[in-house]
Parts: sequence; structure tokens; C-alpha cells
Amino acid sequence: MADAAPNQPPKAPVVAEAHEVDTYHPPQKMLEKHPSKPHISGIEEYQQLYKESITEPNKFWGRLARELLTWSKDFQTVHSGTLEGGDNAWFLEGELNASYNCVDRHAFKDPNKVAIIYEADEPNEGRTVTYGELLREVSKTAYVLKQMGVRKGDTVAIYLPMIPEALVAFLACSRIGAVHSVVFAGFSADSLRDRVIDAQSKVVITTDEGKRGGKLIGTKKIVDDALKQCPDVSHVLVYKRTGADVPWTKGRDYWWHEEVDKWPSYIAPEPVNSEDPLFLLYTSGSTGKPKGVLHTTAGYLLGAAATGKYVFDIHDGDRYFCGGDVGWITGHTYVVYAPLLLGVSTVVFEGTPAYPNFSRYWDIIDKHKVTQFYVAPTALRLLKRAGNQHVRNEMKHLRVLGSVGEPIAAEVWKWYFEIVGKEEAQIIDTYWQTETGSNVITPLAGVTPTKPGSASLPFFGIEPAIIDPVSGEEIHGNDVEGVLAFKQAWPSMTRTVWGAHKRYMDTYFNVYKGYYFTGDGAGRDHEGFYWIRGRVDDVVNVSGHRLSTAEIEAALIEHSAVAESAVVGVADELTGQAVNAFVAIKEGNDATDALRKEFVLQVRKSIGPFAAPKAVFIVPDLPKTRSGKIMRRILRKILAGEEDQLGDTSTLSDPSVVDKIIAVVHDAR
Ligand code: 6R9
Repeated sequence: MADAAPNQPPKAPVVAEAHEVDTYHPPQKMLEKHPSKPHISGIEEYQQLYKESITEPNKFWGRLARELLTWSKDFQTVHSGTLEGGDNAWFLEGELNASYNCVDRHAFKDPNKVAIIYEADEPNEGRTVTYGELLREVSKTAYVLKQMGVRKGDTVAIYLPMIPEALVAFLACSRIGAVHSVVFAGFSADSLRDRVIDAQSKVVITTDEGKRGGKLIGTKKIVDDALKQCPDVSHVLVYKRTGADVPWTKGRDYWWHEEVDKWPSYIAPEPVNSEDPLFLLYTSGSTGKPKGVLHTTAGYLLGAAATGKYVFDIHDGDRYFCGGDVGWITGHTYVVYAPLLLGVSTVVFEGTPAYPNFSRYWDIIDKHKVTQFYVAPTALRLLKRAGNQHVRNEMKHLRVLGSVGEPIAAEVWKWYFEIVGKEEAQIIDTYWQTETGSNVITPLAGVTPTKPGSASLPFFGIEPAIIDPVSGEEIHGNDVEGVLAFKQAWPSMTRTVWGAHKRYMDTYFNVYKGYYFTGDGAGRDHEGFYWIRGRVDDVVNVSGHRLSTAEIEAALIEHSAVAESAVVGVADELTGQAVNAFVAIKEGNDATDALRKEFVLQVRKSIGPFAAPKAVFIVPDLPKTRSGKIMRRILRKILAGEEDQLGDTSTLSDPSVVDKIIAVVHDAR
């Protein structure tokens, strides 16, 4: 159930304070070590191109689409549809193939160029994959999928850790026009099952086990558990990562190495229409059920290539390292598509920033002469806390240090700039979402001046609007605060929610007519810079992982002792936000530590370990309005120690529960 009152944007520095922050210009030393010069000459050229992208989007995107992508059939119409209609389509009539654009065209030019730098969990166990090898691997795997009955438009579930074969699997799907549906390999069997069923996938790709931070993860076992309730899955392709002895279902399970050996090393790419789906990726929204966000081929690829080129200033010969997992959108766009579309080397890192020690990222950057590094602030907070002695590396090739997924606090930003980047690399705080496909509000490396904590200015084709959530009216001018929406369509925007187009319309386009609604609060300062404040809906962001409170509540209710629950996000020093759960238990149960532990386990089992509540409060009842709506706002205030600012509680069906909840929270602390 939703809150009775709309949520207010979380507390953040007000715009007035933002006036006093320093502005950082692209460091001179970064420009000195540049192999040539940034793709855009300066802020004036950005402004001029930006203006064109807004006033003449068809001209702008038509030109970029022909420059950055290779088409097997040219398009005639750049764009059709409206935000109001939710029917946007790009590069109509055009045909192309994603894997051709990511692999073939580079392999033909230079087959020996390194495409993938695989850094295994154990340092020194990695390897590299050239574009020539990648073309062969992708072709063989595409053959295997075809052989398993996968046809154009079919979805394939990918449940793989961060290994080169994950990229091969993505590209093998797109090579035959199939739609990949990647499920983060930290999700539980139940979550995997739900996604396999919702996407109607008949083939699942996984490993025998995964390896991360020195620990083994039983991926095949999780797949087996999930598939007990997926009768339509006919084939499971298993890559042997560790060689563990795993259970085998004859006639359904096939070893990757045995299957690929059967097929030739080249298969022609299947041209698809621009608007044919490229992938589905499930993400959390304000209601319990995850949404299958759908991206189509040409528009998404163009967003990836254009932001790779202009935001990260990728140049030929660069070695690009995005620390995100391929199970999330950041991994899709910036581990796989952006670097490969631009034909550079992408680092695929299997491990964690803390294994075997806190220097791991920096060692990788030195070892592979990484030029761009991209990670979530949660990892930076961890590494900053571990101490500067771990950052003894030179990292002298670094030009760009990216941040993504959550707001980055000014002191973490400065640490990234001074200690990691030695003031020789530019920090870019990139704001975007699963739904936007690629960066939407972000500095351009080498070009845009930055302010710690601000995602700065819109990318090409993005026309932000700050809307007053109460009146629903756009607030014009600078020095304003409200919710963030976009006024114009862009190529890499999501086209639908799989099997739930009405939900797509209601979530993004029907909230403010004529706008795409992001779900985030934001401010625009006196210079037109954007400051992202965080979600205004029931989505929490834990370590950059997007979770829905409703989804966690739905998991808790599966436990037989739970009568009702309410989950809220609270500020957390390390993870940004943390999940706190309030649970009312059924009669006959006692509020014990053991029961609280069971509730945590229930969430781990239903969703995955990363969603586990940090605190569980067993309360006699939840604060509800007379119509039965849970007032999460009150719970948030209690957790923040703001009991004196609860506002009017007389509308609650039983106002006395508030004091009882306060007592439980105090006792627990
Ligand atoms: C790419 C990604 C999207 C939500 C988004 C916002 C938050 C992302 C941010 C940021 C502040 C940034 N977010 N980037 N908040 N500054 N630079 O993370 O996609 O998992 O869909 O999450 O993440 O709240 O709405 P996704």
C-alpha cells in the first residue's frame, strides 16, 4: 500500500549552500596526458551541440546514428511518437545487428586487438580475449543457442558471474536476434524463477559455480532450485568455471565447452529492425513486482556509443574499466556495449574491491594501464574508510574517474579526485537509470566544469524539467527544487515494461503529462547545474542496488509468523541507504532474536543477500490511516530520531501505536 501523503525528497543540502561549493575545471594534467584531445573542444562546443540536439533532434541524432553505428539497411525516419503517447520509436526502417557493431567491424580491422581484459577473482588467473577470438566465441555460442531452438525475438535468461563468457552470451543472443534477460547472479532462486517465468525464457545460461572475493557461489544449484518451478525451460547451458561436481539433469543441462566445440567459428549476424528488442532487464519500482524494462536495438546502442564517446571521452587504444556487474544496467551499458561499440578494451573484473586486499582496484588499474574507471560511491566509501595507505599506486594513465548509482558526497568526491586521481583525472558524476539506458545528466570528461555532488548538465538530447510535485507544474528558471522529469524523447529510453505497457505508461508518462518522470527529486542551481536528491517513491538504494520497499515487504509476508510489515530506507554511512523493517507478528509468536533472524533469512531467500534488512523491529502494530494505508513517513521520522516532528498523527486509526513503536526502536538501540 502506498503512503497517504506523497513522500518528500530526502534531506539534502539546499541549493543556497550549493552556491558556495568549488567549481573544478578539467585538470590540465589530464589534458597533457591525453593521446590527442577530447572529442569536444570545450564548453562552448558542448552548448552549441546541445542546443542543436534539443531544437533539431532529428538532424543531431540522425547524424550521430550514422557516424557511430554500422547499418545493414539505412533508416529514413529518425524519430516518431510522443512522450504523452508513450510510443517513441527511433531510426525506423533501419536494420542492424548489435553483435556486428560490437565485434565484427573491429575484428575485421584488427583481429588481434584486445576486446576483453579478464581480471579473475584471484589476481594472475585472468586472460585477454581479442576481437578476433570474440567473434569466434560469439559465433559458436550463437550456433549453440540456435540449436537449442532459440529464435529471433525469444528471450534467453543469463545468470552468470563477471567472466568473459557473460559478454559472449550477451552478444550471442543479439547475433541471432534473441533478447537477453540477465539476472544478477546474486539474486536468489525465487527471484530468478520469477524473472524466467515473466520473460518466458526457455533457455538459461549459467556456470557450475561463481567465484567472488575468495568465496564460491553455487550458481548451478540456484538455477536448479529456480527451475523446479519453470517447466518451460528446455535447455540450460553451463560454463565450467570451477570444475565443481554439480547435479545434472540429463537432456536439459549441457556443458558450454562441449557444445561450442561442435559448431563453426563464424555465423552471419541476423539483421534486426532498429526497434526490435535487444534486452530485458528487471528493476524495482514502487510496487512489489519487478518490472522487465525493455530496450530496443538501435536507440539503446546509440545511447551507449554516444555517452561512451562524449561522457567518458573514449579514444581508440583506451582501456576502460567499469566495476559494475553485468547483472545491472551499469554493466550492460558500460562493461559491455559502450566500450565494445567503440572498439576499445573493456576490463571484466570477477572479484570485489576488498579481495585479496583493499588495493585491488588500484592494482588492476596500474596493471592494465586503465584510462577510464567507473564505479559506485558505495565502493569508494569502503575504500576511503580502509585508509589511504592502500592507494599507493601511480595509476598514471587514468584520465576519467566516473561515479554512478547514487549521490556521491562531496568529501568522497574530493578523496576520489585527490587520492585516487592525484588531481590528474576528471571526476564525472553520471546520473541515469535502467530506464534511460545511458547517462542523462553528466559532465563530459575534458569539457564540463564540475562541482562535487552535482551531476552537472544534461547530455545531448535530454531536456530536464523541475516539476513542483504539489501543483504538477514545471518550475522554470534557476535556483529551483522539485522532482526531475524530461521533456523530450531520447534514443536509449525504455520502450515498454515487458507484458505490462499500462504500468509503463502509469509509471513514467501519466504522472506528469508530456513528461518522462524519473522518480527522483532534484534541484537546479543558479548556474543551471543539477543536484540529484534521491528517490521520491518507495525505492531504496543500498550500495547502489535498487530495491523496492514493497518487494521486501512481499518477501517478509511469506514468513508464516508475519502479519504485516513496513520497510523503509534509512541513511547509512557505508551503504548510502540501509533497509529497516517493521514487522507485526501473528498471535502465538514471540518477539525473539531468533525470529528476527528468520525474517532476515526470509528476505535473503526470496530476493537475495543484498536486500537483507539491516534492522528488524518487531512491533505490536503499524501506523495506519483509517483507510488502512501504512504511514511510512512516521517510521522514517522515528528512525531518524525526529519523534518531535511526526506531524499530525490524529488521522491514524490507532494513534497510540506510535509510542509503542518508539519504545521498540529505543530498546533495540
Ligand atoms: C544507473 C543506475 C537508478 C536510480 C536513480 C537515482 C540513482 C543513479 C545517480 C543516482 C544520484 C547519481 N542514481 N545515478 N543518484 N547521483 N549519479 O544506477 O540505474 O539501478 O536503475 O538506479 O539510482 O535514484 O533513479 P538504476
